[in-house]
Amino acid sequence: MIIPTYNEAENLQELVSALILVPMDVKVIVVDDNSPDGTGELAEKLSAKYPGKISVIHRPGKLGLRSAYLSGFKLALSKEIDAVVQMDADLSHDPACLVSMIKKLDTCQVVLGSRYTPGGKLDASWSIWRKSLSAWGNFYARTILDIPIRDVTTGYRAWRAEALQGLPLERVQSNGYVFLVEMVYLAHRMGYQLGEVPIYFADRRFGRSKMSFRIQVEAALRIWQLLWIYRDLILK
Ligand SMILES: Nc1nc2c(ncn2[C@@H]2O[C@H](COP(=O)(O)OP(=O)(O)O)[C@@H](O)[C@H]2O)c(=O)[nH]1
Ligand SMILES: [Mg+2]
Repeated sequence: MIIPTYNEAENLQELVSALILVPMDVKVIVVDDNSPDGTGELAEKLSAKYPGKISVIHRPGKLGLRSAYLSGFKLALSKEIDAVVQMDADLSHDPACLVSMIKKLDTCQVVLGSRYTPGGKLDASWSIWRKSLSAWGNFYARTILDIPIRDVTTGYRAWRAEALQGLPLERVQSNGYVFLVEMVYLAHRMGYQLGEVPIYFADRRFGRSKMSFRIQVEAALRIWQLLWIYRDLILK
């Protein structure tokens, strides 16, 4: 499990306790960007509490999702593992869904934890405005890029280790949230089989989202750039 963190001290302990209880051999890599709220130190404490289960990558400052995930992937792929899972730290993603996601990896190379596939759901407390924005952003990205799955922006996803290893990750350029879309698009263009399992996406329990309006506008424009960047990858 690769979990990027920026100011998630209120969430991390509960998340790790839940992950430890999942009936699978789960190992966690926390990638912390020197969070001012002490998430990095807390992660070290949890690492001491659960020996061999939790590694922590400390970075000097808020460097963004792309490099956070890439450093996490590198460490994970240097070990003997079957799958790599990406997950947010804010308790939006239910650790219990891991079992069905990993099961689905039997038939696909990438599994997306999906809010928009039948059975998937967004937090009931979200306003119509927030729900529409999320649904519209997804529709926009998957339609322009012609990706045959419903939730291309989800941060909860599982990869077969060899599939992730086979991606030309050095080509991935986006640093913000588009990074997540870019990875799915790249996998699709590489001819990977993509699958989805429904998830319930809970609102973050504590702390604040790092998503801003500026990031969303940037994301909308960057989607078009992806079409161009990967034009050489011919779909099989
Ligand atoms: N290491 C690191 N983690 C980040 C950064 N930006 C966001 N995150 C983490 O990425 C995950 C998703 O971010 P969040 O703010 O919940 O996004 P939202 O769910 O789209 O509102 C959370 O675990 C954040 O702590 C960053 O720049 N560096
Ligand atoms: Mg969140």
